[in-house]
Order: sequence, then structure tokens, then C-alpha cells
Amino acid sequence: MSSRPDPRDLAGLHELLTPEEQDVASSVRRLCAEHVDPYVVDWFEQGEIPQIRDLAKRLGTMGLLGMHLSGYGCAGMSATAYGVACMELEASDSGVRSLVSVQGSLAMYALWAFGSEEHKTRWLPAMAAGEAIGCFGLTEPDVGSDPGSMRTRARRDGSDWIIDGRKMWITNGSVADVAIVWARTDEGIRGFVVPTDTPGFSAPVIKHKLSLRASVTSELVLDGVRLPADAMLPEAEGLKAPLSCLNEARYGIVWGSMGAARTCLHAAQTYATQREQFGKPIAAYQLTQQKLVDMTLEYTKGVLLALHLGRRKDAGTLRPEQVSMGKLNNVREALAICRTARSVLGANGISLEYPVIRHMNNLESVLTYEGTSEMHTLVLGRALTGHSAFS
Ligand code: TGC
Ligand code: FAD
Repeated sequence: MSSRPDPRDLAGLHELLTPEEQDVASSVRRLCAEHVDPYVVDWFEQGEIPQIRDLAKRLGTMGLLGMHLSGYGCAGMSATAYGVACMELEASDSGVRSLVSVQGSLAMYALWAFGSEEHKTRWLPAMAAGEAIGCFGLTEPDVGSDPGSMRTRARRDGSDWIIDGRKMWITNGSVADVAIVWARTDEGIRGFVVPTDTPGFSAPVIKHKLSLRASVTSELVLDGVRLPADAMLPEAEGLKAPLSCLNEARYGIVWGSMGAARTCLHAAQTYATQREQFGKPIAAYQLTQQKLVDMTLEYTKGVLLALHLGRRKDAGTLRPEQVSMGKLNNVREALAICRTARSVLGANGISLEYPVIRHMNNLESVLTYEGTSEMHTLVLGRALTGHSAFS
């Protein structure tokens, strides 16, 4: 045993991963080091990813799109391996993890779990390869935390469907080839597979974001979008269907948020040992050490929770309330870690020359999307007490 423990992994978390999971981590880290990290600050500053289709194909070539799904060109890896990949992607930027989450855990998962055989063969292989991009439209301008109140409507016209409505804050919307759109029908809430070149569909980009800038976020406008009868996902009935998709993406965030936290923690560690004030590195002052220790404790606990949930998901025993526990805790703590790291960097903490403010701003979106921290608190409150406090 060496005399000094690894200051980047005091708890030895790395050793808890299987060799296959460690390989996934290092391959994704290499991909990000070559194809994301050198460019992500420019993407964030410009508020766009100019080569998003190339990036999607690279992610597809590595098997990261729909990675935990089986068949139809998907990699069929474990849920834990998928989580590890999300952590490495988000260590680079939450926007890149979002691209992968929405593609694999929301759009592809909806097709995989609820689609017809024709839906699956038409879309999944192309989406797994990154040749087709998907988006997932649940939120609306007036309906966010309470999707059961959605207004987007699909009505029958002969055997066709006609959809009218608006979706808001949709990741990948303007670059998508296919949109999974959730709408109210006479038979309750149903999901629809909408090719984005269908007349009446448009997806204007949402501008002026100060968070998740290396990600495309859009409105979806559906004005009399006519679709054939078989556009409906046959197995998705009621709100339970889109909420099941959210479990998949929320699980990825449990891991991903810890990647963002790790990058900020390491940036603070490095900075604190190099920056001198009052004749000593700031790392030599007790107040700075307290910050680094608290960040390390929360990071370590967050990764252990992610790993525990990953093993449960692989065993088929993961419950939605447990996903809420992970999403609430890990995003909240990741944000606290990034804010503390920002203070360690002083004025440099607000500059894009360092990764901290970018991650911190990104995590404000992550705290809100996939269920706000308040919604996950209420899910856990209901599980603890048996009383629903949503309304
Ligand atoms: P409620 O009555 O509780 O449930 C309705 C039905 O759904 C079932 N259910 C779930 N099923 C699977 N997984 C879950 N997590 C589930 N939660 C509930 C439930 O058992 C029931 O089934 P059944 O058979 O009895 O009908 O529904 P509610 O209307 O009271 O809502 C509950 C609440 C508030 C928790 C839910 O609406 C919610 O989660 N709201 C938050 C909305 C949200 O998370 N939106 C996310 C949009 S997508 C997104 O943000 C993508 S960001 C992507 C990125 O860029 O990474
Ligand atoms: P609201 O629901 O209006 O909530 C506002 C505030 O009120 C929140 O703090 C909330 O917690 C609180 N609140 C609401 N109800 C209660 C209550 N009962 N008790 C206590 N507090 C309450 N959606 C998609 O469908 N697809 C996507 O791809 C997607 N991508 C996104 C990307 C980004 C960058 C962002 C920021 C959002 C994205 N979303 C997406 C939307 C996201 O899921 C919603 O923003 C989120 O569900 C919250 O909805 P809202 O913004 O309408 O907030």
C-alpha cells in the first residue's frame, strides 16, 4: 500500500467498478478528451453545438446511444455501465450527457418499451448509430411539473390522427428527426411518433439560456399535424408511460451529476494547491481544507448511492422512489459542490477559463428538469408518510 492515498479518490471508488465498467469509464473519458473538452467552452459561449450530428455519430459509434437497451443495434450494456458513461459525459458537460439521455433514455426507450415492431425497426438502429436524432415532448408552456394537465390534443380524423398543441423546453427539438410527443386523446394520454418533416410540425430554438448552453433546447409547435393510425405507440397507455421513460433518464442524472461535481472538486483541489495568498497555498488554510473535505464527502456518498441504485437496476429491483432519492440528493449535492468550488477559485471561479461556473450554471437546469427538486421531495414525502402533498 502506498504511503499517501490518491487525493482524487480517497475512498477507492474506482475499485468498486468491474473491469468492464472501468473500461467504459476510460473509453468515454478518452472520447470526451478528444471530441468534447477542447470545444465545449466555445459551444457554451456560442450557445450551440455546430457539429452536433458528427458528435451524435461519434457517440453512436461508441455504443453510447440506447446503451442499456438490447436488440435493434443497441449495445445491451448493464445499467451500471450506462451510469458510469453518464458520469464521464457529464464530467465534460451536462449538455452532452443530456444529448445522450434524451436520445437513449427518453426517445429510444419510449420506442423500445412501447413501440410497435415497425417503430422499432424503423427508428432504433438509426438512432443507436447517431444517424437519426430523437426528442421527447412532455412539458408544455403552461404545464411542467403536472404533466397530467397537458393540453396538447390528438383527435381521430377517419383512421388518421391530428395533433394540435405546443411543447416547451425540449432538448434536441430543433435537430431531431423524430419527436416522441405525448398528447391527450379521448382514450387518455398517449404517445405519438412524429417524424419532424411532417407538415404542421416546427421546432424553433429557445434562445437566451444562461444554463445548458452546449445543448439544443426548443419549442415544438404542432399545428394540425396529420399522422397515420400507426403513429401511436401501441403499448403506452396513460401518464404512467412517459413517467416510466423519465425513470430511465433520471437514473442517468443520478450518475451524471456526480461527474459534474467531480470536475469541480478536482478543479478546486488543483487551484487550492497552486494559488498562494498570505505567503502560503490556500490549500494550507483550514477553511479551504474544510471545503475540500465536505465536497469530497458528499461526492463520495453520491457516487456510492449511484452505484447502489445501479446494482439494483441491474437486479431489476430499482423502484421509482429510489430514483427520486438519487436524483434529488445527487443533483442538490453536485450543485452545492460546484458552488463551493466556485468560492475556492475566487474571481477565477466566475470565468469560463475554468470549468466550474459552466457546470454550476448547467446544474441549475438539471435541478429543474426530469422533475424539480420539489417534485422529488414530494415523491419521497409520499413514500415516507403515505400522504400525497402534490395538490
Ligand atoms: P400519479 O397519480 O402519481 O401517477 C400516475 C400514474 O403514473 C404512475 N407513476 C409512475 N410510473 C412509473 N414511474 C414513475 N416515476 C411514476 N410516477 C408515477 C403511477 O403509479 C400512476 O399509475 P396508474 O397505473 O395508477 O395510472 O400522477 P400525478 O399526476 O399525481 O403526478 C405525479 C408526479 C408529480 C410525480 C409526476 O407528474 C412527475 O413526475 N412530475 C414531474 C414532471 C417531469 O419530471 N417532467 C420531465 C419532463 S422530460 C425532461 O425534463 C427531460 S430533460 C432531459 C435532458 O435534457 O436531460
Ligand atoms: P413549474 O412546474 O411551473 O414549477 C415552477 C416551480 O414551482 C418549481 O420550483 C416547482 O418545483 C414548483 N412547484 C410546482 N408544483 C408544486 C407543488 N405542487 N408543490 C410545491 N412546489 C411546486 N421537458 C421535456 O418534456 N422534454 C425535454 O427534453 C426537456 N428538456 C429540458 C431542458 C432544459 C434545459 C430545461 C430547463 C427544461 C427541460 N424540460 C424538458 C422541461 C422540464 O422538465 C420542466 O422545466 C420541469 O418539469 C419543470 O416544469 P416548469 O419549468 O414548467 O416549472
